Amino acid sequence: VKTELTSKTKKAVFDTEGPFVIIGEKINPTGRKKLAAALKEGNLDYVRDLAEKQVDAGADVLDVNVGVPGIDDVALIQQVVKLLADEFDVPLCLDSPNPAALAAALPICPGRTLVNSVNGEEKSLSAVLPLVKEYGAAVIGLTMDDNGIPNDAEGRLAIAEKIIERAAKLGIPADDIIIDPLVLTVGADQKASSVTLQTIEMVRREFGVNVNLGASNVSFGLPARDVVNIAFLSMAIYAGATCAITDPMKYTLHIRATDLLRGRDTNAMRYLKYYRKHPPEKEI
Ligand code: THG
Repeated sequence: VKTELTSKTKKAVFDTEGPFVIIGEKINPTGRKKLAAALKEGNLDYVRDLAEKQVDAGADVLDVNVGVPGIDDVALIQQVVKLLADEFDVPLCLDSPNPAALAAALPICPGRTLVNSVNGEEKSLSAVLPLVKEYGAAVIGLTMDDNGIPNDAEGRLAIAEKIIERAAKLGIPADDIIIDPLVLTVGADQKASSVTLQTIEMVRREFGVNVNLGASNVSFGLPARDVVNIAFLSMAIYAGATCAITDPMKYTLHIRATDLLRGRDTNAMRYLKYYRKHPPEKEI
């Protein structure tokens, strides 16, 4: 299965048989005071800086989240999208729970964009899927609904199926839906990561579609988060995840290694090229 995004000049292909796709997570003010303050002031220099660093570090797509409490997210997401579309050549992932912000940003994205996200709640399905259809976008489907995030894989699979079926009714093919089985911190519940890994396997087996993760959530509240994140990413990729919203400065070399180890990097070309450009200061 292939899901394609485009910018003005470039493609990003999410291919269930291909290399892992990296969606840069850094343009997101949650827990980042410096970015939140810059966005509040309307100063986009820091956004430009984060975009540049992530693309240089291997981001295939940039996630765009401008959710600062008390801010006009509709106007701001437009400004940020315009800047990124003008100055960078990677496709975008619009990260907002607000359908009005998605509707404002979609028409100014120059190519085929990833909408992040729809979920199984009726009000999300009915507001977001028509936008995805109208703009010919692709969409991330979160496996949660009015009752929250199911604590078992069967419950999450059922929500994925509901999203895929509702999209099909509007003429959105399953191949344009990337299912996100959601990761909660393993610091709070030791079963959190295994339920997610099981959901990944089941979604891939039942629907064959691309699977995304917001992978850094798994380690929240734990020490040595990078170690936990890398261990989790390895297992999630083996279970069938095909892309992640993550930090390319920290994890791209590791992700290149997983592609190599799964036989998706001929002659280790991508791994070696990345290593030469960004040799790590310390190996682990
Ligand atoms: N699924 C989908 N979209 C998502 C998520 C998901 N979007 C938001 C989030 N989860 C993914 N993005 C981030 C962005 C930043 C961080 C984690 C996830 C992060 N921030 C640091 C922290 O919380 O400690 C703070 C800043 C830093 O140290 O860099 O880790 O699951 N579809």
